Amino acid sequence: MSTGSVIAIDFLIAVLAAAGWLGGGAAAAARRRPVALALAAFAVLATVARAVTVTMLARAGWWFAAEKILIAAPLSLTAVVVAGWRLLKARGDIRSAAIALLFAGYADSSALLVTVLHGYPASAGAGLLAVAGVVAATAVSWRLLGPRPSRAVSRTTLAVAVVALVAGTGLAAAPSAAPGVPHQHEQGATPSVGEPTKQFTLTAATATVTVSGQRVAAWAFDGQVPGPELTATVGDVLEVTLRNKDIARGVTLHWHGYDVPNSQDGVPGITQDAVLPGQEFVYRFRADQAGTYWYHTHAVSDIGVKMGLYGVLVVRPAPASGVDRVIAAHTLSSVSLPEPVQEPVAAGTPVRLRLINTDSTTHRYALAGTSFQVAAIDGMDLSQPSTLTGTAISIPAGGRYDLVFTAPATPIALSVDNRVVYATGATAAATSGWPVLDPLSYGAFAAPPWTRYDKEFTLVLDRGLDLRGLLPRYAHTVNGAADPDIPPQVVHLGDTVKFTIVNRSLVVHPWHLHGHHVLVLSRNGKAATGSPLWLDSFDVRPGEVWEVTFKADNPGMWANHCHNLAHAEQGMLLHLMYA
Ligand SMILES: [Cu+2]
Repeated sequence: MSTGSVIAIDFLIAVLAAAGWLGGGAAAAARRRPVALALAAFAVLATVARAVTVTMLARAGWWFAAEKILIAAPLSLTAVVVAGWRLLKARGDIRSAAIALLFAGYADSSALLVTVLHGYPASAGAGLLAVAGVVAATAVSWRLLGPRPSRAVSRTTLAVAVVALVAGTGLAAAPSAAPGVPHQHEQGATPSVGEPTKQFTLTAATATVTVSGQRVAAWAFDGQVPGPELTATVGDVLEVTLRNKDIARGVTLHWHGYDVPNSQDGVPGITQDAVLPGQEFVYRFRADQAGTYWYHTHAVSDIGVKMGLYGVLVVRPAPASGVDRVIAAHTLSSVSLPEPVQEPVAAGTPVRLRLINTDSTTHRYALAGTSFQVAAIDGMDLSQPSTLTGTAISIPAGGRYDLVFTAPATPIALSVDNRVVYATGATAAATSGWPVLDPLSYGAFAAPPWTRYDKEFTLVLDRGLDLRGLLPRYAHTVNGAADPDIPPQVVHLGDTVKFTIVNRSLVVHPWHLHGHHVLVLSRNGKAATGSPLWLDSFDVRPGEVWEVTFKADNPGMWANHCHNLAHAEQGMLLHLMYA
């Protein structure tokens, strides 16, 4: 069973245990003895089952189990002991056990809240707040249901609750060890890369576009979604002038996966100010790396990209030969792009299909009617890719796969999530049952270029209540904090850096470091065995642990974030900075 499934099952069991105790308490209060006993027995069974799931999580990694072992386990054990003891003493009068059963329910519920609202890392503050909650809720129940507690018991209860609350709040609100990032602005310094050989102008504006016969309100570059396809040949110097006509919240251009100099990276608040209506910004960089890339706004990016402010950047080693097509999947106002294209291709023609996922969630691609190779992922050529048939491809948010094949005499069809988007004729092939390619074991292996790391960072991805902003929010967190309060990762030029990325949440997080490709070392403790995989976007699924490495060779301050852009806007963004 995958760790992601265990996380979900453990959560479900924890809910059932808490519900069993609370239900048992209510039944006992109503003098429904058989119901109360049955629910209490159920809660005990659920608690035993949790011992198994929590042990499994701890074996998968301490990150998955920390607060469950340090906070939930003591609370659950206390719950079983207290409720069990009162039930044994209750005999004829089940109502006398009601408060103990409710106490057990509060203990399990507050432990659950620690997981849901606080997560990783476990902290003394969270533990004390949980205890305060249990004591307070029990005291209220006691007043409402019980025989009036003695004055000494009342006072002790009040004192414990207040001390736990004050201490817990103080610890929880204490500033983190490292301060947030000072957002510097390094704009204006266009690097000296020579005279431009390719010039483009992109004008961002609100527009109404027609997609699949529907009129849709969009934000568009040059009135089209996707924006114009920018193509170049290796060695070109690109100069792209971005103008904003009327996008009130501002626009920038980020060259996704293209490792440009920091000042050209297009992240508002870090490398430049957002370009406001009436303003313009000129990007200039040398196209050194061939491959399939894309560009998109990084200003209010979750809305901007979704609304249509994106396009394709393709850098070819030489002018295209054969058939060379870009297929960028996107969802615009619930309409799936691209619109299907059918073109005849003569048998024997070399074909390259450049697949891009510009959405915030994973898409599944399948090429039917031919065998093929995955020539490149995220713009980087793979080493000795083998020939595939009947194999689907899963592309994370922001990722790109280049598929190559020689056109057969019979039609081929490429589908995205079972919708045909490109075909050379009419075909019918069932592809939904195909297995999905695992890129970690595809192509020819080569040992990583270094095995010693100057800097190592662990990023634990989770959710949690963020109280540091103006309004409380349920943030997507990294190591228990949300942007802008996540301490930056500081490296020196030339460092070899290793990231361990752990997803203990219930949703996929497509990870994206700006300015660098990272080499995949392992996933879930299993080393990569295929072609060296230099990625800029990779899905870290629930329960997964990825180890990746890169060389710190591109100075500046870089965004390092989840490319589910809504998650990034809700806190899952930090910075890599060079000392
Ligand atoms: Cu995410």
